Amino acid sequence: MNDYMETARSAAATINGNAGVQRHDIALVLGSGWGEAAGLLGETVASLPAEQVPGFHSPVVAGHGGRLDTVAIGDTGRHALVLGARTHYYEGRGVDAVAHGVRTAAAAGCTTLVLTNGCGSTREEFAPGSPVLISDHLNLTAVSPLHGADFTDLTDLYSARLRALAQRIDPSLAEGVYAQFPGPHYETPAEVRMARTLGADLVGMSTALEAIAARACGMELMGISLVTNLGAGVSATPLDHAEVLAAGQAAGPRISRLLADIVAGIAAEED
Ligand code: 8IG
Repeated sequence: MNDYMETARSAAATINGNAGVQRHDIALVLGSGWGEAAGLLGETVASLPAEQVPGFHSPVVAGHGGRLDTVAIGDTGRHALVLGARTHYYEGRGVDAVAHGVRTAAAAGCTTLVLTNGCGSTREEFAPGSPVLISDHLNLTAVSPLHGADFTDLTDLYSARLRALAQRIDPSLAEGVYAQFPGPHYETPAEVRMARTLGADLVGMSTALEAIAARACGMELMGISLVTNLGAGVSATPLDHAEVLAAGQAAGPRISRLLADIVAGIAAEED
């Protein structure tokens, strides 16, 4: 087995063992602005600091969590694995560190994955505080999380079934195309215009590589962004980190409810 799969298996065994469960069912990755949003999913029955689990690292950005939680989903008997830590490509640990969370989720038994993120928007209609369902992505990082001749089909990468489920829960939920840039710098105004011209509604630094890795593991996935800022040049005012955090907090109640209802809906459809 490849080293990176070995590490993911070992992480999954640590997590399942600590929680005393045979498997987890649904995984969630919490991005910036989503840290509190997992609060309504159900009862947290086990929790580990990320750095105590093989292959995970403590987060580099304040406001990004650092725990791996097991949450019992209502009385369905199913368990969600909530990954409050994500390794970004810009951290320089390589693509396997980026993919480790989703590979671990798959190894822990998860067949469904919900990726969340905080991102910029290329359109004023997607204002800060808007949740946007990801319909497709542009991977502008110039890398793949996969190795060798792993020719993975990315048609319907962001599951139409799961998007329809989310739209039933919140018919006002917008959909958009997410472009992943490598970061850690934000885009220039010209790059935001380029992304928009290429078809991107959202710009971020995380989700596309994770989605590709998840699909290669066979998981069905959904991506939901929280727009925390307009992309550079879309608004008159320059970006700042305080604006990012404030928009996330204001949207808190809506996205918490949305995430809980989506996870409950997924668990119900699995029966
Ligand atoms: I929060 O404007 C957040 N993450 N690339 N651009 C990119 N990533 C982001 C942005 C943004 N805002």
